Amino acid sequence: MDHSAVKTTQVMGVLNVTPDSFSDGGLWFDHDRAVAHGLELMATGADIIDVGGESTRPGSARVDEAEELRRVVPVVRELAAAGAVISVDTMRARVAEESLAAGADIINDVSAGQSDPTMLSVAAETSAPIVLMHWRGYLGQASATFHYDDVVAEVIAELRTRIDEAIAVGVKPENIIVDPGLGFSKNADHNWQLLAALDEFAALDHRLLVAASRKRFIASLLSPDDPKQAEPAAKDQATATISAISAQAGAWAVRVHDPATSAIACKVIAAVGQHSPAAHPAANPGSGGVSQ
Ligand code: PMM
Repeated sequence: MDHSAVKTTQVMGVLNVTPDSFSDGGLWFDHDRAVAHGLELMATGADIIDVGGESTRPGSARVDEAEELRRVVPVVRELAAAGAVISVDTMRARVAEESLAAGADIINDVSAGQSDPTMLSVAAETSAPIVLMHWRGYLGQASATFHYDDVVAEVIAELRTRIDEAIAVGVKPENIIVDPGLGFSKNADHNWQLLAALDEFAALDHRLLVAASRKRFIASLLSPDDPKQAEPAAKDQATATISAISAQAGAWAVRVHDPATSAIACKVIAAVGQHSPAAHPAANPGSGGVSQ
């Protein structure tokens, strides 16, 4: 990471307009409540709102395209009009295209272009940044955990393939955002190993997104006997700690349900980065006064 250009890691707030998402399914399913929650996410520290209309929760059935459009596009339009920067969490090119036309800025495809053969060309033609997330089970095996001999090396190799495919259809390297896909076809040990190796993902030389928020492996750490009993505030505190680790590794953004706690974590890491000797090579340590 180049410490002379320390940037604050962006906070992406999750807005699931679904009846069945993993941690907040049903809460924001109604249009007005979804928009109100999007505004609340912005007010509490989100730089980007990630609007999704299809749950990827293990075992959930796919929604049809018309229903996904109905859920997502009006919410995107209203939040964009209110000044939000929006990513659209979808595996469908048409939902991405219509959301971009309604004011979205970024495509977030958890299948990294594998689910819809035209997704990567939409990203190329619109020049919209696109999140390419690692996931092996995007076609009907959402809950499957796969075998890895070396999860870090294999996830990086598979992401490199997705990156090459995107570049081959004309997506500019600077518009590619990579995401290790925590919890997607991975068990808790895999997720922790990936988090321990975030530097390697940052070294791929694309923007890095990390999305750990409230996932099962966090709940299992906090409440091993019964993950469902993990306290929501404790899960958000653990998520914010992961946001700090991600920011320290140079992540461009963290995707979270509670922006307030993660925004503080990212701010702290940015302040430390801005005051590091590498950011101020000419500074004379010890010349400053003492402050609180
Ligand atoms: N996780 C979920 C949904 N969308 N998008 C990206 N890029 N990365 C993720 O890890 C990711 C995602 C599932 O979590 P949720 O049900 O809490 O939204």
